[in-house]
Amino acid sequence: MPTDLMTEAKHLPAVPPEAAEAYEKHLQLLIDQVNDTLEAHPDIHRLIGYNPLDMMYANHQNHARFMVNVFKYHTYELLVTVARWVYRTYHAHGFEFDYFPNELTAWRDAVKARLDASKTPEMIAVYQWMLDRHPAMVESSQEPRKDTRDMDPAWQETIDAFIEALLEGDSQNCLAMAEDIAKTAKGLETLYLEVIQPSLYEIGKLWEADDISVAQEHLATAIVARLMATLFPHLQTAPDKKGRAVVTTTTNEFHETGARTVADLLELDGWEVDYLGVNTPANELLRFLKEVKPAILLLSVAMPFNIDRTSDVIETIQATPELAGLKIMVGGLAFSLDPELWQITGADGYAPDARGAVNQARIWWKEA
Ligand code: B12
Repeated sequence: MPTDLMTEAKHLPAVPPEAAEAYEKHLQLLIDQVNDTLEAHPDIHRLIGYNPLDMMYANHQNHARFMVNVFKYHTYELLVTVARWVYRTYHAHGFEFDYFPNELTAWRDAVKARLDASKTPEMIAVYQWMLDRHPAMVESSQEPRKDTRDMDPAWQETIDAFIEALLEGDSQNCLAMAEDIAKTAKGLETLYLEVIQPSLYEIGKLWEADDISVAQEHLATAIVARLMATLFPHLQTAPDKKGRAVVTTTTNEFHETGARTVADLLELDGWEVDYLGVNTPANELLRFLKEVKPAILLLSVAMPFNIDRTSDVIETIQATPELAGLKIMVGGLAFSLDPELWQITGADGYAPDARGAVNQARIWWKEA
């Protein structure tokens, strides 16, 4: 990526907190205006590659939620990374690059039209910068991408075979391969981290490049969920009992396998785990935590647009006297691009993968 985008992004003006709040408060109004503007564009169907309009609406919804995070936390480097991903992925799915300046103009104009003028200069400057840098963004989005996780070459062949079986929907073969690796707790950890995780990352890249359909990606994830449920209960947990841990995600976060991997490996290490699955409403999570009083809470975040929801939950928990002493760990793909990013959530700790999560939990257990 040309470094000037990142360097320039660092110098974008910080949006004052009350302006970021106004953007969030009027989010639906802004989204509606942007949807209306683009829908009325005479060439909109060509611009979005003759995809259903719903795909464009989903992009606007995600854009708005993401920009709330950018404006709140001034994460402009993350803005460049995600914008680059949006350009690359939507273009691979048929969107013309010309759609983006139209979209960004609509956002800039909606901010101008719908929000109090005293609150808008910094936000307009950010949108204007994105518009001005459109040609550089197109160029940057076409460069080879950096992998989020290196594959261990020793596992390459197994991963290739596993992905092939996943995409063919051959769950029996996937299960047979998985059973071979996961005969012990360490084997299960190896299966999860050296085979399943890189395989799903690769599936994500194939979806991103439009080489596989959403249905194939769902099929792969569903097979993984089934085999995790089959293998895990047969393994012995560590003898020392370590306390109670709650694992989940906040609302609107639907990526489950990472959280489930963390939950399974903690349980094997002797934690009594309450795995709540995904998309847990903040008030319900709070109620549950007050009831079960765990030693640690682990929150998984894959989508950068869910970081603010996670930090809001953490803030509420930390302001609840009955939950004093509860240690909170965050992790997930949203934090993998920048090792410092997790700190804006206010959590007590972070780990880049499930192995790291177990190690950090052990440290807290020993300290307690
Ligand atoms: C499967 C999948 C889905 C499924 C999830 C179904 C399910 N039941 O889980 C569905 C279809 C719902 C989905 C939806 C979307 N997805 Co999706 N999805 C994926 C995919 C292919 C696999 C995710 C996965 O399971 N990974 C494997 C796990 C094991 O890895 P992990 O989550 O990173 O977890 C590890 C670590 O991060 C860490 N960790 C995780 N949680 C925690 C928590 C703690 C406390 C700690 C310490 C550590 C930790 O430990 C884990 C194990 O080592 C990824 C590709 C990818 N790179 O992951 C895309 C991906 C994450 N999705 C993506 C996108 C864009 C979306 C959508 C916006 C698509 C859309 N247009 O609607 C929506 C958003 C939905 C939402 N609001 O949450 C993008 C995100 C890109 C970006 N810029 O951030 C990705 C990267 C695909 C891609 N290559 O472009 N998705």
